[in-house]
This record gives sequence, structure tokens and C-alpha cells, in this order.
Amino acid sequence: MSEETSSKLSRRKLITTGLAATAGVAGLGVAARLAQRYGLIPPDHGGIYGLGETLTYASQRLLTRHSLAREFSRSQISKPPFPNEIPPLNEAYKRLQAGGFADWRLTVNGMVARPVSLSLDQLKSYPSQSQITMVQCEEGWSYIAEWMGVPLARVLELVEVHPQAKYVVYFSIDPEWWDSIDMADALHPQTFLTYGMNGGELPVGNGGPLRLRVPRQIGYKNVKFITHLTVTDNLKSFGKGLGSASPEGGYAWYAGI
Ligand SMILES: Nc1nc2c(c(=O)[nH]1)N[C@H]1C(S)=C(S)[C@@H](COP(=O)(O)O)O[C@H]1N2
Ligand SMILES: [Mo]
Repeated sequence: MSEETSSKLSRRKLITTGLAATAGVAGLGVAARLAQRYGLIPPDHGGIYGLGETLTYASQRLLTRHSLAREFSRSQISKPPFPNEIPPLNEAYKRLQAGGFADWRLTVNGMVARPVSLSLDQLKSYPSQSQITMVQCEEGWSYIAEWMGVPLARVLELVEVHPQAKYVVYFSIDPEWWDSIDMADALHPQTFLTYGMNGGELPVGNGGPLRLRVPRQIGYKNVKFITHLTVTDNLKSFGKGLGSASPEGGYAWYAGI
């Protein structure tokens, strides 16, 4: 281990241990201030579980910013039928589906130099990548599948994200589903905009034609039917300001696994 790596590691360890220890000994306010100093406050820190959320997010980010979600072999891909939640599809979705999704667009704006509106064909024209990873629902079930798509980082590179940007907010055609991730997850090599699954098109039930795969976070962060991305440095102006529809219903904004 180089000196630089080891000093980085021990610094991280110090901060994380410090966060946990101060939370226990010197009181929760000190830990929260420490997390704030390092920019590690999640947007849903205000509720009853607020401090716990801050500690979880802060320690995970310091320890695992660059870690990879586990990838599996082809033989481990789950055989259908595996558990799956198929949300009701609205009229806007059905219209686009009737047209073979030719008019489906992914718009990207916010803190970017060049906002874009991309068709599925345009997205598919970028070099595709695949990953065999697990979807884990908060209710306890999971399955392994092969996902094909384009890394979100590639699209963010295309639009040129401003250096001050902190989050990518993503929206489904179903207005009840929207969420956000920080730049560490947005630029992570396994975070994909997916349009293929297990060698075929991404099925409607699994979020086709376009779904965000964030394999380092739990199932509900993997929003289906993505139509819009906004890059921002502040989550206050979205919904109730908690960074996602999920915390509005009591689920954590940061749900790393
Ligand atoms: N738009 C949208 N995205 C969604 C959901 C949903 O109902 N609507 N359910 C979420 C939840 S709770 C889980 S666990 C996963 C389930 O993914 P699957 O249907 O591919 O198993 O999708 C997530 N993404
Ligand atoms: Mo879920």
C-alpha cells in the first residue's frame, strides 16, 4: 500500500470511527456537525431517523465510495418467474408503447453545459455495457439478471456536468416515482441507464424501455420508465426537499447495500 493510500485510509477510518464514537459519547450534535463539515449530510436527515441516516450515509461514503457491487456469472442468473413488481402503467406510457417507443425521450438538463433530448436509438448508439447483478427489494426478495445499457457517466460526460454539481435527480414517466443519487453513485462505473435484460429488450415489467440501474443501492432506487434527468447541487426544490419520493413515504434516501 502506498503511503498516500494508507494515509487516506487512516483518515477515513479516523473520521468514521470519530463519527460513531462522538455519536455515542459526546452527543449526536457533534457527529452531525462532523458529517456536515465533510459534506456528508443526506437530504432526508431531518426526520426521526435523521441522525441514523447521516451516520449510515457518511460512513458508507467514506469507506466504500469506489467499491463495486458484486457481479455474478451467467449460470447464476435467476430463472423466471422471479419476484417482480409491475406498477400500473399510465396513459402517457401506453401511448408511447403503442408507437413502439419511437417517441420515447430521455431529456437531461440542469447544471450541464449542453442539455439534450435523446431517443432510445441515440442511447443505443453509444457503446453498450452489461453487468450481471442483483436487484434487492426492501421487502426481502431478490433476483440476479444481466442488464445492458450505457453507463450514466457516459451521458453525463456528453452533457458536460458543471463541477459544482452534487446530485442527479431522475424521473419516471410515472410521476409518483422520482429519486436522486450523489455524484459518487452517478459516476460509478456500474450505474447504467439500461434498455436490455438477459439478452433481450428490457421487459415493461422490469422498467422498459429505460431504467436506471444503481446496483449499489436497494431495489426502490432503481426507478423504472426513466424519461428525465436533472443535474443539481441542491435537492430542496424537488418534491418535499427530501431528495426522492421514497423518504416522503418513510424510506431512506440513501439505501446502500
Ligand atoms: N417506476 C417505478 N420504478 C420502480 C418501482 C415502481 O413501482 N415504479 N418499484 C421499485 C421497487 S420497490 C423495486 S424492489 C424494484 C423492483 O424491480 P423489478 O420489478 O425489476 O423486480 O423496482 C423499483 N422501481
Ligand atoms: Mo421494493
